[in-house]
Amino acid sequence: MAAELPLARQRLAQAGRVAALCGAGISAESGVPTFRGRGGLWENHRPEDLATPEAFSRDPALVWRWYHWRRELISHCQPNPAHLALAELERRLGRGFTLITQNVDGLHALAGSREVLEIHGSLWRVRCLGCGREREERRLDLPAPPLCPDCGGLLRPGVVWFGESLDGVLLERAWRAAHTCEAMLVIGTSAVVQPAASLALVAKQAGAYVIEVNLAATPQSGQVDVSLLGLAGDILPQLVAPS
Ligand code: BJW
Ligand code: ZN
Repeated sequence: MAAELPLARQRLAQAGRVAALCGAGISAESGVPTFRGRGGLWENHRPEDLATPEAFSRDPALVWRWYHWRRELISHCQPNPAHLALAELERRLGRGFTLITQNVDGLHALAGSREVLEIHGSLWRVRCLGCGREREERRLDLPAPPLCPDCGGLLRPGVVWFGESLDGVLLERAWRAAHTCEAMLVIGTSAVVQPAASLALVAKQAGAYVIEVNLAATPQSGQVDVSLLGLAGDILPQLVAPS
């Protein structure tokens, strides 16, 4: 156990309002690839070729094939102890807990988390470029690209690409949670994508005790209160365990 872990656990236990900000690293132990680093999605693909509105306009079939591959892969993945620990925190703190995730994989809900702010959207939603309707879509046998059953328009994945704005209502709720929490957990994110990354600093500047959990140091490690290095699936259950 990291030497700092008992103090971090105590500070978390004392906090009545807690926010968690998650990134791809929390799902890595479930078998979901992260974006950056060794084995990450960007190792073989350039983000601008797949995760921008321009890429989708250029070649929707190519972009959809990549999303179909990820949906299929993730459909076999299960939540890990880190997701379960966050669901337990929500049960304990109720509305005093806010889960903000950059992840699009849906594993928090599978772990039992009820209120999840999916600020980068979801792989399991689609939006029509014709009529604008957005809905859940879990079928894995969709064509590339799929078309809207209502208007025949082109469907796109319900995620937020580079250069696109995040949903204003979700972002406002995330910002408010960051600004008002007494402790924030920042788990498995490289902390380089804005505006998500700045939420940890909003919390810190507003006086929260900020606990980072990551395999490696990030650009924010020097600014948080404690940086716990290791697997989220090992550390989260220890942090959340009742003392
Ligand atoms: C473990 C572990 C284990 C591994 N245990 N840990 C200000 C300055 C500069 C640029 C900008 C700015 N404001 C906006 C921008 C532009 C851009 C941006 O941030 N660019 C930077 C990269 C330079 N942001 C945007 O475009 C955003 N829109 C926006 O701001 O609109 C207004 C605006 C537009 C244009 C200009 C200015 C303003 C939208 C961002 C959307 C991000 N979308 C993606 C794809 C989602 C869809 C999909 O999945 O296909 O979201 S990109 C990708 O990165 C994905 C992730 O959610 C996001 C963050 O990645 P994350 O989660 O941190 O994963 P990794 O892989 O980076 O890191 C994993 C971490 O886990 C690592 O640290 C590991 O060590 C760790 N780890 N295993 C613990 N077991
Ligand atoms: Zn439509």
